[in-house]
Amino acid sequence: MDERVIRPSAEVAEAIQAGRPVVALESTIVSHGLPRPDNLKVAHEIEQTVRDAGAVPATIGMVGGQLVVGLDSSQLTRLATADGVAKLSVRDLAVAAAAGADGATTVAATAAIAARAGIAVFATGGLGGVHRGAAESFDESADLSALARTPVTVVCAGVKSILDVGATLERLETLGVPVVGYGTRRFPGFYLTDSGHDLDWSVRSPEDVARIMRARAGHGVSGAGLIVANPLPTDEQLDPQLHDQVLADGLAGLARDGIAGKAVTPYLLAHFHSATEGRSLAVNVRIILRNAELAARVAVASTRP
Ligand code: PSU
Ligand code: MN
Repeated sequence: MDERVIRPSAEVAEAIQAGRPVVALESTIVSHGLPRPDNLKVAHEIEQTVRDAGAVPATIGMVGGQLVVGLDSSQLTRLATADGVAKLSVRDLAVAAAAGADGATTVAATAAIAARAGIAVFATGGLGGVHRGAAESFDESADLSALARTPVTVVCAGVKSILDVGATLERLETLGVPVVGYGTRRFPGFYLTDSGHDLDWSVRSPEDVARIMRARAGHGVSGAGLIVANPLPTDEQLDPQLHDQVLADGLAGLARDGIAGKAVTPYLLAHFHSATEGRSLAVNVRIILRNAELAARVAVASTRP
């Protein structure tokens, strides 16, 4: 790893070196997934949650063309508030670096950089996946193919409910990415507790997840990640009826406003946040904080000798 272009903060570098628990965090959720000005406050809350659970947070992003693993407060502020912060998937990283750009990293890019830096656990809200209508648009998030080749454990609340969840689970099977439910055999639905899809496996504790990570490393037969799907309790989910109505309106808006490609996910999330008058935002924040806490506990369990 060339530290001139991919640089861990001093705190993160020391923690990795010493084998202490570290949790990678993405920046796209901050720059493109949450509305301003709440996004910066939430970014700090996510990091604090990781610390409170005994791990070091490493929020990843690109500042002036340099990839930073463990953004400091001023870098985080810059990515949360500046205009023109790019949304960077894996394929964009070198191009953006050469251009000296500022960019926020998606799940795909964050996972890849975390693995490269030696961080085994990562927390996000909801993964990207196969979009509705993908049979025509071919729109499938690079999060899926990145997790197929990146040995990182990702704690999430399933995939975003704006997606074709069944098709996404099929693709994850094909790509060889294991999915385990945390305390459930049902795949969570991001804003909703239950997506309506069954899972083959579930775990009950951070130690269970750590055992899977050790077995995978011991086998050495798969370079794929591990998805730990952590559902919201039912009393914290978005009202399912409101969810379905707002989603239908949002999907209709895509065609009306000519939205395609990487703009689709931010558009739909912003639509939810305005159409539910902030209720989906509160739910999204709860999702991220719960996942950050669980990821930190997994990092602690997996670094215990
Ligand atoms: N989870 C959230 N909010 C987000 C995202 C995840 O709660 O904004 C971001 C992640 O960075 C993920 C991206 O990688 O959405 C997916 O975008 P796309 O569908 O364009 O691949
Ligand atoms: Mn896409």
